[in-house]
Amino acid sequence: HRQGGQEKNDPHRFVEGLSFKGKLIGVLEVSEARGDRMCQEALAELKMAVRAAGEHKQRIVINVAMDGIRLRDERSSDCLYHHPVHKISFIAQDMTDTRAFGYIFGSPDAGHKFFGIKTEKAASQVVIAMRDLFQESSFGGLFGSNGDSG
Ligand code: I3P
Repeated sequence: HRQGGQEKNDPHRFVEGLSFKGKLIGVLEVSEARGDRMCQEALAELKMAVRAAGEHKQRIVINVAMDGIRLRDERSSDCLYHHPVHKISFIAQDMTDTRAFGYIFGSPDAGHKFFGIKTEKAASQVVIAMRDLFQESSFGGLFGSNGDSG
């Protein structure tokens, strides 16, 4: 299957980075650096909190670039978060929602936080972009079971 938009073999595409529209579902402290089940639970919890609050999620642009992931406010372009690649320890696609995913950022000292994101298009586009970026930055091994243990 094809995942739209990106030129897979352009080695320069992460210099300026790839941008995706989305919304910030929320941020949650988590106990571990990795774990798919923990991420699924975090997403569910954050979505419930949004529903309970009855507020609109903040519209953001997700920029996936060599020096890390930036979450910017869509309207003001203010950078809300900048997450260097080497401190991102896990990425999970929402198993119940093709337009949601999340990742874990942090360190053993500072602790770990889960960032839940809703995407305008398929979340897999962002997840694949992040995976490609990490592989090219030699931070592979982020994806538990992709059938390739190389
Ligand atoms: C909206 C609907 C949208 C959702 C939006 C909700 O509710 O669920 O799908 O956008 O979230 O308000 P309603 O149908 O009652 O208008 P996403 O799919 O992007 O989450 P938002 O208000 O947080 O933007």
